[in-house]
Amino acid sequence: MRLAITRGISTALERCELTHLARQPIDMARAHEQHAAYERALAELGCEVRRLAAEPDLPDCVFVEDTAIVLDELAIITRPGALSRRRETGAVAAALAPHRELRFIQAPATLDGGDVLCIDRTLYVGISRRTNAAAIAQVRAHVLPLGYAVTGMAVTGCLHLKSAVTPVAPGTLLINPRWVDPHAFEPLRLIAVDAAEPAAANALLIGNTIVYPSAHPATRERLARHGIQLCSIDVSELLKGEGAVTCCSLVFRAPA
Ligand code: CIR
Repeated sequence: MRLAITRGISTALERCELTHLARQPIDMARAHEQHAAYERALAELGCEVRRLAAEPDLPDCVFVEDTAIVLDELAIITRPGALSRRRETGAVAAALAPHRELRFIQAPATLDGGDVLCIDRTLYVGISRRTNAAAIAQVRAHVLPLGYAVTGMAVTGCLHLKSAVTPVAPGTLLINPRWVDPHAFEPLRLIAVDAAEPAAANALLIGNTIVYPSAHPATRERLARHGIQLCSIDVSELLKGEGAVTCCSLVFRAPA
C-alpha cells in the first residue's frame, strides 16, 4: 500500500514564511479546493491519503514534506530551518511512528525535507537557508549504516533543493540548471525547465506519473514531448506560499 500523509491548511496560511516571493493575497477558499484536488490526484494515483489536522498557530503546516524524510527503513524527523515551523513535526512524528522507526535531527542542525532528494541509494541534501552542514552530518550518520550515500549540494536562487530538481521518471530528473549544478547528477537523464519558468522543476512522481502544476505550461509541453506522463493540477494559491507539489505530502510504502 502507498500512503500519502497530507495536512490541512492553517487559517494562518497568509502569514506563511516567504523567502524569494513577494507576499500576495491568498484566496483561502480556492486554496482549500486546490488542496482537496491535490489529495484526489494522489488517491487516483493509488495512494491512501491520510490528512493530519491543520493548526491555527502553524501557518506553513500544509507543507508537510519539510517535517520528515521517509525512507524504506526509517524516518528522520527534521528540525525545520524556520523557527515558526519547528512545532510542525510533532503531529507528523506521531503519524509516522506506526510505520517507521523514527530518528530525530538535533540542534544545532536544521533540516527541511524539501532539501532532501532520494534517488536509489543516494540522498542529495541541499545546503540552503534552511538546511545546514550539521544536518547533513546527522543524516549521514543515520543512513550510512543502511548503505545510503549522502551528498551535500549547493543550492542558489531558490528555497530548497527540490525547488531546483526532482525526478519525473526512473533515471530522469527535471532540473533548473541555474539553481543547482546539473553535473552532480550524471549519468542520469536531465530535462531542463523552460528558461521562462524557473520555478517549474518541482514535480511529484508517483509510480509512472507526475503530479505537476498547471502554472508551467512550456515545461509541461517539454515533459510531454519527452514521454513523461502528467497529471496536471492547479495549485496557484499554494504557489503563493512558496510551496509546490512535492511539499504537500509525504508519500511512502507501508504494509497493508
Ligand atoms: C516555507 O517558506 O517554509 C513555506 N512557505 C513553503 C515551504 C515549501 N516547502 C517545500 O517546497 N518543500
